[in-house]
Amino acid sequence: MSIKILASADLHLGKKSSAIEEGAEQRSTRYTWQRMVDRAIEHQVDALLLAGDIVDQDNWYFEAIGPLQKGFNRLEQAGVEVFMIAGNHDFDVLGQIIRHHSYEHVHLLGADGSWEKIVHPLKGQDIQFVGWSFTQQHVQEDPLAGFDQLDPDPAALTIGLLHGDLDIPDSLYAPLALSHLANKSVDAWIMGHIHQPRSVKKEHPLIAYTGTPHALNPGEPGMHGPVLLTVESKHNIQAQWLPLSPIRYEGLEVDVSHTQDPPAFREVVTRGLWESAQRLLPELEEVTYLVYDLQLVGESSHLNKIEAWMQEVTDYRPELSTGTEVSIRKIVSQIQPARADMRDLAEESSPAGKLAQTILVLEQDESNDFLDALTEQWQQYLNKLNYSSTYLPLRQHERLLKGTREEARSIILNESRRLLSMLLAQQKQ
Ligand SMILES: [Mn+2]
Repeated sequence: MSIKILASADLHLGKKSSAIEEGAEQRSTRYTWQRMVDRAIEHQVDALLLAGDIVDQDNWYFEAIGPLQKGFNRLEQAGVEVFMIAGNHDFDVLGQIIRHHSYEHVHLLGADGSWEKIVHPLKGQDIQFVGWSFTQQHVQEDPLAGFDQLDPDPAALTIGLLHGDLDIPDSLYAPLALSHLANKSVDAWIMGHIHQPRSVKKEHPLIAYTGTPHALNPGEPGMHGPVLLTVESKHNIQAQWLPLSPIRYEGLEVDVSHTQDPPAFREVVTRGLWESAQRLLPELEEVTYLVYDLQLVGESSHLNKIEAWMQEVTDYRPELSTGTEVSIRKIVSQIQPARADMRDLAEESSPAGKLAQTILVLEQDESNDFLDALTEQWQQYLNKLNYSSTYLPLRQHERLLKGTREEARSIILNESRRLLSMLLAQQKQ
């Protein structure tokens, strides 16, 4: 019979999701913790793994301790072992919470900052759990450097827990190298710290960032939930995400070209939103709030009215067949002036006319004196910036623009479009 394990990380107990109505219990990460415990019991898992940053930070101690203890007690009754490590947010509190109650079924691995292994039988098979915990907020050395002292049994089925940054050598949060992770005698690495779920490696050894099980803000879009591991053997471990987060944030681009009046505009935007939500439906069973950030694109002759049309659309709050409430948090317009308007505008000597001329010249891959001077000026400014000491760290990482003519033209084109749209949106008719 296969071993089942539920794994998660970065729950940040004590925190609440943004852009959700004040009183909703689903805002709180405590809600997702309770549901993870429910799932662990329903799926009759053998163990629950928590790969760090379970509690947000020190001042949330009292908010986190009650729910955490209640969950641990329920897991104990259901016979579910808990293996966890501390991350950069809970390096001190997690240990405190455990020490207050000496739970026999809850194991904090590597609490002294060195690697620890615990061999524990699940469904009659000895599983070797290995892990390392943060003991301070910042760790600049690769924790794997100390791994070999652990001397794990290479024949045992081994599951590793680790919190840190993969392939970011100058990270302050335990920089890790994929090549090192992959050549330890570990069959599955359950990783914490990165909030987006990420399957790093599917073939042996399995490496996965579970991601936060509870989306906290629009910077954490897409599906979130714990991972259900099905363990058959050392070389056969499957990972499946359970979309458990009650909140889901999404970004969506809608082309509103050819919408000539408010009803047509509303129709295009609401249909885009509805169709997107329908595509996500298979993953929305547990989602109470689906929150969109919309980006409007395309071209329009009504830039001066679109601001008002956008305002009206934000009231659209459909409910899906899953009971999910859809809402719009924010709409950003990147709509461009219509082609025909641009050619008329380019005849004018106004600032809008000058911008329209520049855009047309750039789009046709041509140039004029004004544009040549602008390009040169941009290159000079960039050169100055590139050699200013403020941006020295960026230079070391080669993240600076090179300052080619093509770069200059592409940036001037984007800026001209943006400025012209803003200018036209401000004009009253
Ligand atoms: Mn972290």
